[in-house]
Amino acid sequence: MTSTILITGASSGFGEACAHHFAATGAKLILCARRALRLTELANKLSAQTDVLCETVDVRDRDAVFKFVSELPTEWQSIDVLVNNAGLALGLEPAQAASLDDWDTMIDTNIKGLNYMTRAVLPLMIEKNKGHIINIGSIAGSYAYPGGNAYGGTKAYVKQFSRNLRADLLGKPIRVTNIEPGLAETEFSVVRFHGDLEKAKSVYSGTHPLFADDIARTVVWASQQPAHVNINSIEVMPTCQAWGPLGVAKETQENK
Ligand code: NDP
Ligand code: 8X3
Repeated sequence: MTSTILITGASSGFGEACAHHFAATGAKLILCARRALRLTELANKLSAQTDVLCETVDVRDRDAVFKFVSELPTEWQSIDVLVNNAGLALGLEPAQAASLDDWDTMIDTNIKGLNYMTRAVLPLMIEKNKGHIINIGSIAGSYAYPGGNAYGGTKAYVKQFSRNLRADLLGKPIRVTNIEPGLAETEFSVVRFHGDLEKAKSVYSGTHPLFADDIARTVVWASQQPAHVNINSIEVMPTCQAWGPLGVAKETQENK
């Protein structure tokens, strides 16, 4: 039977790549994001390959998320995989200088939006006795870096929420996976730096980062494991990235 995949944040980056990779498996796609034009263009491209339903949804809008899921046509309600991918980082300032509005937006999107979508879709999965929730966390949820502050906090939430979700689902054939990418070139840094293309480009210059396709392949792989196998988490970094030593502040004449 044809699988049905719901992808949030499908208008660019990992979400868009997941749409292409799942379409290649023959799955039906439900795509959502805020930018309607991007979604329509993607749906037009993919419609030669598979059935696509797309909807403009802001995951921060709780009522809109529940309306979207509850109004899915019957033939689209049997969701096999939910990819909770919509998310963003805003800013890289130290906590004392960071924008509280940026922090709120990250919390509203990466935590609350993911909660709303999960809570809206999960009853459908339970009713059908099948499903797989694949959350897109980040290495920032495990490893601290300067300026990661609230963004890393939201992804630490995704990590622990994913585990707790699986604990709630013990005994049910519904799987939960947290995929935690490292440095990946998408529109992520353009968004993080509020549209500053040069600054965004400099993040990746001289590196060979992950690309959206690398993560999409990982997502599809996790979804294709035998039904009794739950991939709890996958951490993926490019080979140009690795851990460094912990920072140590040394006393100088100036900071004594
Ligand atoms: P992109 O900026 O390319 O994609 C982000 C997607 O999220 C877009 O489709 C955007 O669509 C959507 N989105 C953002 N806010 C909302 C919202 N309120 N409602 C609905 N959709 C929304 O970045 P990535 O593909 O890189 O990011 C995808 C996920 O991967 C994020 O959760 C990010 O935190 C995570 N990640 C990214 C890494 C990276 O280095 N690139 C590494 C680790 C994790 P639209 O604007 O149209 O709404
Ligand atoms: C994105 C990876 O290291 O820029 O989640 O936070 S990082």
